[in-house]
Amino acid sequence: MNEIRSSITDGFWKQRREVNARQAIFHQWQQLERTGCIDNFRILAEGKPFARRGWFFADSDAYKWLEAAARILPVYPNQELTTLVNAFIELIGKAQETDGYLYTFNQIHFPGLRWVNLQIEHELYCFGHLIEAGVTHFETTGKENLLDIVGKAADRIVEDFSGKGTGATPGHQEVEIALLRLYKVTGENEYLEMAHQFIEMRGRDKGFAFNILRQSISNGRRVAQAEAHSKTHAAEEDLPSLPPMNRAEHPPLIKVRWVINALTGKLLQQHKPVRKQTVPVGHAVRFAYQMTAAAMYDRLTGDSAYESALEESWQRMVARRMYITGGIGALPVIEGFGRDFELDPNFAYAETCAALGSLFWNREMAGLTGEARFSDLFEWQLYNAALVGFGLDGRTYLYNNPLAADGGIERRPWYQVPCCPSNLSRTIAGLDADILTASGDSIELQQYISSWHHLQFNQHELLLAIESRLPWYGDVQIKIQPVTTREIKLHLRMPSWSAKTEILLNGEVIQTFAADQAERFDPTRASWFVLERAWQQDDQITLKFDMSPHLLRSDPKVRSVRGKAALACGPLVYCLESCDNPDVDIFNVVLDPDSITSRFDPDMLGGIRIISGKTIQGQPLTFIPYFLWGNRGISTMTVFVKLNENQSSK
Ligand code: FUB
Ligand code: ZN
Repeated sequence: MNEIRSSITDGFWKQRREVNARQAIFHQWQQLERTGCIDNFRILAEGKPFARRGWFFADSDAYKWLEAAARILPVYPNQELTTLVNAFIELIGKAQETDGYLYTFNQIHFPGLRWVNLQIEHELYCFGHLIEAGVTHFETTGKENLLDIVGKAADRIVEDFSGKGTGATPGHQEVEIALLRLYKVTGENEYLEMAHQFIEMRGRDKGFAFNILRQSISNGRRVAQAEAHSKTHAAEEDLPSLPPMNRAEHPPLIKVRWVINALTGKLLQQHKPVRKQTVPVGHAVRFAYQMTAAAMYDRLTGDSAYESALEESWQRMVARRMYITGGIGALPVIEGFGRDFELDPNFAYAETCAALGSLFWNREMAGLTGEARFSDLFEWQLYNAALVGFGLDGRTYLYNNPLAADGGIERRPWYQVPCCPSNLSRTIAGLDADILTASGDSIELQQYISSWHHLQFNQHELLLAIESRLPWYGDVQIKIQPVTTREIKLHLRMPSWSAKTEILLNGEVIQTFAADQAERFDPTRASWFVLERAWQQDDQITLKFDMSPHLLRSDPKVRSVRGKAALACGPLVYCLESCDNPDVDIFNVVLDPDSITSRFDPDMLGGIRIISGKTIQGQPLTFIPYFLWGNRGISTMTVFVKLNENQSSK
């Protein structure tokens, strides 16, 4: 029996998981209720005389909420949340049609119509998040009530789509991940084959440009009909005006580029077969979900169908199409990738969900390849590109994450398209499963998060505790209590952001890693340090990572930030926020790089490590972690600062 039981016991991530469990999950339910998302299910289940509200794919936000709640409850039991979850599952069951179909937009506005405008209307995307909620609920509770509902939904898909061709693929990848997860818990081969068909049929529709045009026009008409239908049903109260999506600056001709992206198929990754997609293009969340599914498929089947696409697109993204924060999807409107090195800090879209999608992808790549670089990127994106979307209070969120904001961006309680909040919550709630992996005679420590683990695998059994003071201090203790005494290889990830790492075993230095590069974070440089021994009771490993503040100089190919640098310390990227630097114009300071120091400030933002510096004129500067910006009211912010000409070339 292979089983790893993990729990996050202390520190940085315990704090955030508590905010997630005690604030965010309830706040999100209130918002789903306030905006009518849950009522849409009541209209179907209880015949509630109400107009459907929200986007045609609004069901998905409620399903991600349900998945997050299912992950939270075993760790943070709560009667109120349990009641909400059980009532919502019952509601879903009643709203679902007897043949398994469930998509409130069609059921309310166009009863009997199904699978219309697949590239636009997100039916399969919604089915995917429903299925994932059911799989997670089963995995965390052992209950099968929601699993039965999602099994019927999956069977509906299999019956309606098996054997269909290139036109029958989802416009937004997600259902492929869900079907592969459902296959893993049920062993039902038809789900594996269905997922594979959706992946394989993508990018082969010769008439795609015509089809996407036709579907866009049809969707426009249907949405207008739906809105008219809603108004005729005289909603009891006007829908409160939802905050507009944050809009960063837009690059020139972005709308023209969006049309071209859509017609060529790149926007939806329909431009060529997945196995040939070696360059990240189009909508970033869709891309990340697609590559997650492709990696899952190869991992589950031992196939290498997508190996070159996975490897080459990962390398291209990291080297040329990813922000220094790990954010991906530079362009607004397209909500996706631009050209190589088109990484302007001002219009950076870098949607929170895109970072989350990249976490899911890197999690699968780590499992598929066993290489440290994927967990290195996972860690960097988790702290900087994903967590930035989650406000300290768990009740405000960022949707797009620019690296420079001049006052137009603020954290908001909800959005017209609220895809990020519940996506964040389900990911934060599931972090305990991302810390270590085990197979054969090896254990891989993927993430240095304070936690406790009971591992039983391949005749090995042992307890392992991690005490990590990251991200504020660089020391990690790993304590081992073996139950069986057979030799185990313990793989310790050497993070690329640490220029010098010391490893001690029971107090003795056994290895020192000194990186040979001035710059730090580059996941391709991450490595494993393997310790193989028959572990003894109370064996203790100490890791000491380098926490010196340092520059991350921009790539000279990124014109918009040429000659500038960001600052980093440990796994965190830092920024200047106006509220900490009232006496300077943060967009025009020139940093004296020899002036930077860091210290822990217990009174700031709940206790953080800040970086202090000076301008070349001697004015003081305070840098805070980028993920924490925007938590203190309207402000301006910049990740990049200018360097002296003669210093920027160093
Ligand atoms: O289309 C569904 C989700 O809404 C996408 O993943 C996000 O980018 C947002 O547009
Ligand atoms: Zn989102």
